[in-house]
Amino acid sequence: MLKDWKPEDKSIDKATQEMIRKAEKEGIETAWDRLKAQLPQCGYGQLGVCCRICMQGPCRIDPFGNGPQKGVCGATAETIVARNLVRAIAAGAAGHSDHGRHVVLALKETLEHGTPYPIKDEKKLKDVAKKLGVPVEGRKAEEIAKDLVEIALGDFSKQDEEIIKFADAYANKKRKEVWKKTGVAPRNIDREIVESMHRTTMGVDHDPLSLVAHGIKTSIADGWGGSLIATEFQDILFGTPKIGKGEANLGVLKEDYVNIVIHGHEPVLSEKIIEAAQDPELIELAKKYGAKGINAVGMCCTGLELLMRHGTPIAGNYLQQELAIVTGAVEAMVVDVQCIMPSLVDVARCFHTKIIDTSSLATFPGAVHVKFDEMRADEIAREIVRIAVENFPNRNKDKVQIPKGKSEAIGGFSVEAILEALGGTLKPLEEAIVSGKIRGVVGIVGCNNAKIRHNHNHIVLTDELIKNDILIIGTGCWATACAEHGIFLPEYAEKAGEGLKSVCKALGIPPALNMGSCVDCSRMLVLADLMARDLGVDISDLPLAGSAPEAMTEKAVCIGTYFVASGILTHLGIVPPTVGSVEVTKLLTKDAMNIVGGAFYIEPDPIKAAKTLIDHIESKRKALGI
Ligand code: XCC
Ligand code: SF4
Repeated sequence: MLKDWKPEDKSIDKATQEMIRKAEKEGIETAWDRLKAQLPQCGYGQLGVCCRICMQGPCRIDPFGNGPQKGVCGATAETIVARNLVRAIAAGAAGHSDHGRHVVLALKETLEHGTPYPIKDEKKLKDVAKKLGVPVEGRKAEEIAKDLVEIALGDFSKQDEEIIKFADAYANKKRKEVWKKTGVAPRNIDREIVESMHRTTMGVDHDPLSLVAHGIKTSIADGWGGSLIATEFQDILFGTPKIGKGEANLGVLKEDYVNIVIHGHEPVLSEKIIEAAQDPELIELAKKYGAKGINAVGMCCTGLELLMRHGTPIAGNYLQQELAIVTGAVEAMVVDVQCIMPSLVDVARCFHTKIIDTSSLATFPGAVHVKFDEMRADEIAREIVRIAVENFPNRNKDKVQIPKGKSEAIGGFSVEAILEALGGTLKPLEEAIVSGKIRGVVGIVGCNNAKIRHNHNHIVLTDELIKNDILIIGTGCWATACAEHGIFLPEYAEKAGEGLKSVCKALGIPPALNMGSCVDCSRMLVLADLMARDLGVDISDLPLAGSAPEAMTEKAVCIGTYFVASGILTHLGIVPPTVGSVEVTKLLTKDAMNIVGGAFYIEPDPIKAAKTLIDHIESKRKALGI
């Protein structure tokens, strides 16, 4: 089937196609080549019925019923699939939540030893404090921050059975009651992740129901815990995003400039690099080497953090990371954690590009290691930018080809920015929903996946939904896809249905709103929760749905699960490795709806998916009597 896998079939984006062509011509291997080499992929793995948890394995269950139906220990397909799923959720929760911890620790360092990260947003600090019941009147920002740090770290370490403080403070009463009744209220972020590992180790929990329930609990610890903490503390330290302009796609790279691509997830690093890139001394140095200046751009979620807060251009999403280097114009790609292909080092070898790894927990063989340390953040950031600048003379001009493709994009839709745009309350949005001008809201999240034509599902699903008067909010690689395809422009409202179009025009906003990086999915939860409180209902009663049309990472599995746990029907555009168990599949796609008010819905075709999501939203409207 992939014999004639053309660049146009790999991505819908012209700039991406152009770079795929260049890579092919120059014999540079990319993700699509490696996927092709993997085919056919293992059927057992695709179904999730392979177990490697103990050394009696690997064991696999014959899905057709002819071969073995149990592993050596006696585990069935149901147990194996459920265990694999819970481990994926735990890994995803760990990624987001450890990131959240790092931000809290950065603030702690600031308070105790004075890092170069002062508190930038005192208003946000006070807002978060008030939510958590921390007194603010007459207190210094540092005192308030100290209490917040303690509460956040407590959510990672407390040993009682009570729900974590952040989830308790942010989720509405009705939702919390559902969690308490079902026994899925998380007690401690780290503990739920550890318990996921404990339950799924050899010979412990074998009941798909209790396993999945614990997976749900772990996901809530992420969405309403670790990710939420990451977002809130980042806003405190780096500022809450405001509506503003930016640019997206490979075309943001500049031929005459030193190009630095900042790739990964944690803004603790990227915030400092873009500062250093504006250092007059380093710009002078760049000019000495014949460049016009320094062009620092983002990639993946850390790029979205920068786009949201500073309007920094973003060079691409997950499947474009190798292609940025293929332009031949990148002096350095600076990486920290998550979604970074180890192949970058190999692609970089074909050019002068230096891959610089910076996180103490992520080392890339063949990269330059400049490990980050908050206390010396400014100095290290300058060192990194200097490495890039000094690499400029090594660029081979004959190998440079930067595609023209880029688009302008409005972003920065934090909950605070949305409220401000609406005049301080969600009322105008809620009224538009009640009146039916806007039928409902869909939150779209997540990745690219080499198995899915790059950006295709994101764009087709978004287009189809806005045509039907559904407002879209979203994060992650979806957001970059929309930014690249011009969807984040107010004029794109022309493509929306009449109702949504009129609301967008009145407010001057696009029909799809960029809410940030993947940890910022927590912003969507907060927004949904606010709406539920205003209307006196639970999130599960609202005309909402979620989707991860090109899901890839374990983090996306975790996000999808906490959407479901928050009472939201959540579409997946790729068949997850759980279908090898009838029971687990039924639990996730049907029973969950009766238990937590949300469920998964699997559909690779985005047009069909849109129809189901629209029907779901209409049924919710009917139940609400609107
Ligand atoms: Fe990674 Fe966050 Fe997925 Fe994109 S959307 S592939 S997780 S960069 Ni977060
Ligand atoms: Fe096989 Fe059971 Fe060991 Fe898994 S835990 S590898 S099913 S024996």
